[in-house]
Amino acid sequence: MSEPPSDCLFCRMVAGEIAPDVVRETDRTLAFRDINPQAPTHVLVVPREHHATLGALTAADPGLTGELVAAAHAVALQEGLVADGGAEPGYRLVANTGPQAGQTVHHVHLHVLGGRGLGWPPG
Ligand code: D5M
Repeated sequence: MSEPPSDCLFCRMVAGEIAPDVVRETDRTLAFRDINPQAPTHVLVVPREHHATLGALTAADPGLTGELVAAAHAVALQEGLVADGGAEPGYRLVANTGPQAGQTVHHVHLHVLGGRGLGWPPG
């Protein structure tokens, strides 16, 4: 685990200093609604441990990267974005990484987006 900056927003949520709108949690991950939703479902999934980016997380603990993706899929199931058989509504996972991709919070997180048609390519 890299040393978290003292002002890391998502570390403060994990520590309970700020109360996010939690939708799911495990011993190593936390999922909560994005404050500025870009789709009817917009949930952020973070590891409780601080890692700045997906690359840093994967280098340090690839198993936790797997847990993060599994947690994101569980959120999609919980939010009704994955149907059993028939037409699946679908969802998108996004990991903005670095300034050109628009990463603004430097604690790795997966965006789970769904509930509407999602255009491609993204902006
Ligand atoms: O995404 C960072 C995301 O974090 C962005 O979509 C807004 C969200 N955010 C910022 N502050 C909060 C709080 N307080 N609660 C919930 N969500 C929040 P990035 O990929 O780094 O651009």
